[in-house]
Amino acid sequence: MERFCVAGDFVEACPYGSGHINDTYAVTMDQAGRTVRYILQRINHRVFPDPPRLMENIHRICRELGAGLRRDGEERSSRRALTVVCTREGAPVHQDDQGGFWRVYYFIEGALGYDVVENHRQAFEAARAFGEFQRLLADLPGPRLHETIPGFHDTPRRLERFRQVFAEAPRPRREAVRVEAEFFLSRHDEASRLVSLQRQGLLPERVTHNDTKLNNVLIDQETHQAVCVIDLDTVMPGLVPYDFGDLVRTSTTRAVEDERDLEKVRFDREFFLALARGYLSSAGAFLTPLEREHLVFGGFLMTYEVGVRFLTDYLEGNVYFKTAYDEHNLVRARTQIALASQIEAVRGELEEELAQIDRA
Ligand code: ADP
Ligand code: GN1
Ligand code: MG
Repeated sequence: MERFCVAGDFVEACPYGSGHINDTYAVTMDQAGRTVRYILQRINHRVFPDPPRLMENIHRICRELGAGLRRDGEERSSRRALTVVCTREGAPVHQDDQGGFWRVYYFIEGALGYDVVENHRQAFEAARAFGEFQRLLADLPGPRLHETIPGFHDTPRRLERFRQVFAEAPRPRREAVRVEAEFFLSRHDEASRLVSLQRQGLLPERVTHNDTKLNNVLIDQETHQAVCVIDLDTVMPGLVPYDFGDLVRTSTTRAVEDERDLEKVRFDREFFLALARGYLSSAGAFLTPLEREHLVFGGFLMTYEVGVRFLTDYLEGNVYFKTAYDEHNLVRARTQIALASQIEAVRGELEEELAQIDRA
């Protein structure tokens, strides 16, 4: 912490949160008898090839969000947008002697990220916050943001990669995932739908978050309102249905992402409707008709895509997502298939219900 512009005496650093990618610590400092916390993160350099450029994005985004919130008549407060704490040299990231990249944010107190949705209010709030996030960044001045992970939501490319890894996997592993592989491979037409609409110029590129899982928005423990969107590593040019889609993936079932009992992975329509209301309340004003039409499909496709990625990682030996046991990614892939199939089965009805909310 001595590398960063942080005052006081170091008290402790504890591993924090349940993200799958970065190493996150809550650091407590004693500042003249007052304890103040910070979030210290080692950026996963394997996942994000260029941390300095990534931090350039984040710095711009945090500044814009801070200013955007002020524009809306609210006081600048470090709780509504992440605040990067720079190094003593004024850089947003520190590189250590082993090549690790570190950054520090103010800790947002009194708010939590939830791994599993508990009630409609949380679903509504999370979706409202991500819609608001997109709205505030719609006119981000300056050049196009860096693509921190190129092709992040290029679903057909993800599927192609899976196809290769599956073909090259040792026979017993391949046999063990045959049913799951069949689910993904048989839906290759769906996999390309959003990116081909984008290539045809029909779906607009926007500044999107790209990792809108429920635990990437902090919810105030007293007011139960969403306070702050976090995990900005993947904020870059993208498509809106993927952002709404990851909310659907993570906030329409009470089952954990790695639930082994697939009976428990039940799609909850009421949670879905709360998401639709929350999202349209903040993003409704700028979405195009085609974007609206593809929100439900985004829910299916994002669940499908993350499932493909989990299964690929399982076959590759768990090199990307943090895992606690060998089959962890396989278990996760199965929950995604269970949820994606349920969304697929009622997609038409959900589209009708979402359109009704939109018209109201
Ligand atoms: P990952 O990319 O590994 O998911 P995140 O940036 O999402 O990393 O951080 C991991 C967890 O740390 C979050 O889910 C959240 O619980 C917590 N967290 C991150 N930033 C803050 C912050 N500024 N204040 C409070 N908690 C935070
Ligand atoms: C990762 O970083 P985290 O845990 O919020 C992943 C997402 C996946 C998600 C699945 C950079 O999100 O893309 O959807 O796990 N982030 C990255 O839970 O790959
Ligand atoms: Mg996260």
